[in-house]
Amino acid sequence: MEIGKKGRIGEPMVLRENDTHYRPISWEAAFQLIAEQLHQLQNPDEAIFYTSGRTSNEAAFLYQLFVRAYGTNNLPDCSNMCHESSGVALSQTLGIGKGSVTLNDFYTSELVIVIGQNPGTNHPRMLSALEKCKENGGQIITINPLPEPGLMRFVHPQDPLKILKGGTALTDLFLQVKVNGDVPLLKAIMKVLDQADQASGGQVFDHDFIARKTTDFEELIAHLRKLDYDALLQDSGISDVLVREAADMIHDKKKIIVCWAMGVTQHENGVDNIREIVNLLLLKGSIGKPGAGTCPVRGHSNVQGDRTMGIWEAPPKNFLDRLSRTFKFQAPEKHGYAVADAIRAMYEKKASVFIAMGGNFLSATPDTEYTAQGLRNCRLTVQISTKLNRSHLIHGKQALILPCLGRTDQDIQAGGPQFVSVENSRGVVHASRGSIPPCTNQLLSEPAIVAGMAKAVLRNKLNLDWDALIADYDQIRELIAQVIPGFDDYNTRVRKPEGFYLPNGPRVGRFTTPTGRAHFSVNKYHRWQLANDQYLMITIRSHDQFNTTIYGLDDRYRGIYRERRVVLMNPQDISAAGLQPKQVVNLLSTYNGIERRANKFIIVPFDIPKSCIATYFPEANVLVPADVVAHGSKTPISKSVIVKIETNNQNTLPTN
Ligand SMILES: Nc1nc2c(c(=O)[nH]1)N[C@H]1C(S)=C(S)[C@@H](COP(=O)(O)OP(=O)(O)OC[C@H]3O[C@@H](n4cnc5c(=O)[nH]c(N)nc54)[C@H](O)[C@@H]3O)O[C@H]1N2
Ligand SMILES: Nc1nc2c(c(=O)[nH]1)N[C@H]1C(S)=C(S)[C@@H](COP(=O)(O)OP(=O)(O)OC[C@H]3O[C@@H](n4cnc5c(=O)[nH]c(N)nc54)[C@H](O)[C@@H]3O)O[C@H]1N2
Ligand SMILES: [Mo]
Repeated sequence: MEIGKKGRIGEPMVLRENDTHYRPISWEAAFQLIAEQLHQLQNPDEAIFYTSGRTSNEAAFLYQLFVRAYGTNNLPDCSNMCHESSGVALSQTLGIGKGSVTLNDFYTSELVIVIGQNPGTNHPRMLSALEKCKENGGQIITINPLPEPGLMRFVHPQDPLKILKGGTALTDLFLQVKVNGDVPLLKAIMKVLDQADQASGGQVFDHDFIARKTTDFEELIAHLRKLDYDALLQDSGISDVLVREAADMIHDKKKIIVCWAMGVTQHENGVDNIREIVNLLLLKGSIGKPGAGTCPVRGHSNVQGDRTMGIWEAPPKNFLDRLSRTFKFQAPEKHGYAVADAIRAMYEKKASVFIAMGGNFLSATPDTEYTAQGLRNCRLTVQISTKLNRSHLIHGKQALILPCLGRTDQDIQAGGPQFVSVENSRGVVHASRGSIPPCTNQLLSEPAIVAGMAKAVLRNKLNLDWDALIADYDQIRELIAQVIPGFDDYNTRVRKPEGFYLPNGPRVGRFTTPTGRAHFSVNKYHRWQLANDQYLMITIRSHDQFNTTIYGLDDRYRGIYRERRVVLMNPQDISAAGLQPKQVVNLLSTYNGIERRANKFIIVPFDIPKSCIATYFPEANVLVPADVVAHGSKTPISKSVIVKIETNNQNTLPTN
């Protein structure tokens, strides 16, 4: 928090081998150092190029082009830790790894299910859409282990009348699911709906849609009918009465939206969670028509655009083919490292140059101590950043900090003022223009930094006039339009104030899977067998943070002040374990025989299901194993870490 508050970084800095401090370096010398180190590697796969999700389309496109021309697909990104499970599940079942709804759909939806998401803190603008949905007669079901106050009740900040009334009750039905109890819960709801469908002669499911547009319906139904309903209730932690109430609310609705975020993606079964959400929507014919669909609510402002631009360690072959054809080189086909693989590769010294386009790799990734060792093993670590963070302090033998313009900064190049573009959660591409004069005249834009690295490293390899591309970003957009479908006429359409929509098959009921149909799926679920002294821990965001940037120590919606090293715990669990509120405890996780500890957390009694506890990200990341990840998406299991609580006599009680 302290270094984050030091303000912006004003000039490029280098930390030489065995030196004690970072010192200024010229841009030219910095790019030469990067080129020297990259040229020394035996194989381009020994370098890793991370991206956080704020990078513009223009910078991201040039960056992946540079990295692939250098010779690797080692392009892990924050998506690997975020919505990868959504992308994988949606691609498999619907044919595109993106959500299908537009903002308008919220206004006409009959039912919105918000699962594993805390929009009050993390997506406040979405609350206005939910409020409008309710004003138009829609209902809201919330599925979450925590009764997040911002979602239960919404006070519009600009509406004094509503503030006086105490806001709008948003949630109509709250299902306080156990941590990772979503698969059994969704299965229980679908089981009840299936019974109602049979009893009503097929009035509940959209059988016409199912017959015309989907496959594997029979398999799903056969699977649901075999499941033991009571076991599903027990594993979800939701009573029969509430499951039936949820099913009743879904029963006669035709326009349903499901929104979700990290509460469902960051589990070993993260991909299953989302396929189960798709099952429910497909049964109701609720994808591909107004007021209905899938809505994975994204994190960083351009995390989706970065993927569209090719920031992906596992790029599809047709993308690589188009890239190779357009730029007349052979793009590497071997898939690269995702975040979890990248950490291991550095730890095992299989990679020794690490370059980060934004983000805070050290603090955002799981297994902080292990990741730290990996970064320290590198010969060179490079951070392209706006502000200082811990990744600048835990570094390779040599390290660079390259300061870049942020999205709010004016970007003036040889060809005049430039703007960049980004893609939002709903697939709209629009322009983004900074207006604030940069804090020093030494900052470069992200595209200019990529061009600087590319010129030094690739020399003439791609035969591109990098300076001309940086002088006028329209020229970068011309290249994007040549490679990426949906970007025709990019420079004209991006100048419209509302931007433009990218093509999205499922939105219009066209499923772009190999069969041309949407796929139901049969998903196993994990029956948690926790010992008496084990808890399932979620790591969540407070109100005063943006990921690893901590603005303050308060989490006001949850009523927690001046402290972040807290563990939220069920009051009955506290007394059953012989603990006290406010007691200071240590947390221990053990995976594959390795013990990980996080010391000195204060117990806070909280309305959370038994056997579940909550801590804040990134303080608890030391406990998250790097080598246990979601099947199919490799996402770290940041929302289901098994931990034990240890007491330690040396820990003293805080005074307030
Ligand atoms: N102010 C602010 N805004 C942000 C961010 C920020 O840090 N600060 N981060 C941005 C980013 S990158 C992202 S990805 C998003 C994250 O947005 P969210 O996903 O809302 O963020 P988390 O705090 O991780 O919250 C996860 C929610 O899921 C619930 N949950 C946890 N486990 C489970 C479970 O097993 N089942 C269910 N049903 N629910 C569960 C938690 O109680 C919590 O309400 O926000 C983005 N916006
Ligand atoms: N335990 C646990 N771990 C998690 C999560 C969790 O819920 N629990 N959530 C995961 C998720 S969803 C995500 S998305 C990741 C986030 O992982 P990251 O994206 O790596 O982390 P951030 O904290 O968002 O990165 C902040 C840093 O980015 C830099 N920055 C900010 N703006 C810009 C810019 O415009 N350009 C450049 N170049 N740099 C910029 C600043 O230097 C700032 O310090 O963390 C993941 N880690
Ligand atoms: Mo995220």
